[in-house]
Amino acid sequence: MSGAPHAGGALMRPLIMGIVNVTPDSFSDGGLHLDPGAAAAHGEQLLAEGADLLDVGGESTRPGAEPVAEGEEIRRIIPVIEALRARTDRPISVDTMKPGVARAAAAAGATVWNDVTALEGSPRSLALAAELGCGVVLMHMRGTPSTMQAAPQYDDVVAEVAAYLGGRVEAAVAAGIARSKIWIDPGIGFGKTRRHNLMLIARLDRLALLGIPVLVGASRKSFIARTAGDGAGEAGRLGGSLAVALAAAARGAAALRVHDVAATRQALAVAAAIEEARGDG
Ligand code: HH2
Repeated sequence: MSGAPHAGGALMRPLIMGIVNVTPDSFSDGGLHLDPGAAAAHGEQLLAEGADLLDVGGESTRPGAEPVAEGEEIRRIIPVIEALRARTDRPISVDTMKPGVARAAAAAGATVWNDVTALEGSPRSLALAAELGCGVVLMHMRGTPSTMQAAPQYDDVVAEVAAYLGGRVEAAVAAGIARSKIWIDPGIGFGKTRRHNLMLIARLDRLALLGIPVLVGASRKSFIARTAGDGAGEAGRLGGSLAVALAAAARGAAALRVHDVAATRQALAVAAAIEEARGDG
């Protein structure tokens, strides 16, 4: 998480965070990689496809998901983080709301804490992140995963999400977390209607104005199928996911959390080459 948020090249492209779920019920690949060996193999595949970092999670945060006990979450993810750590130097983040899980993940080799509660999940979270010295992803969510999609309302969703994230950045810095270690995330699908999600992506440049790298996680989420009106299941949402990736990249996203690493890389590379060619013509 330290250093430049963008990978090289004349035009900056967002980093690609590959998703490794070790859960029975995640958004799109729940149950596929509950076996640690299969999950680690999946992570290796994403690295081979060009993932810049991997996000390992053991608790689904999909709307209506049931909480997972800390011991079970640790049991799911630690062997996977250890196996991946042994095979790559690229950063590994842990997707968790629990300080106990974050601590165990850091001991196993994770260097980034991706927290959908923006380190509000426990009164101990901020201090622990400062103590670990890890990178942090502070994500906006309204409500909890079990309640968040019950008629979310905002007066101005972009301004409210920006204000919240700005406040959490200051709270993190005040707790001793280096500003250079912080990313922010609008939390696509977390307490937002389809329209809220679209507005946040359309005006991502306003979040980028906070001067903190912005991560976007929209891959295969249900608003894509609702927007296209095709009722596609998770695995059938690649086209829409790539559309979001390109829109987010054009508006200054520093990183994209995705399931389909190879396709996202290809889309970003071609879009960047087209932009570069403008200068030649
Ligand atoms: N979305 C999910 C989980 N973690 N973290 C960040 N920073 N941003 C996100 O948008 C985000 C996230 C989605 O939940 P899950 O049920 O775990 O599905 P999947 O990991 O397959 O996307």
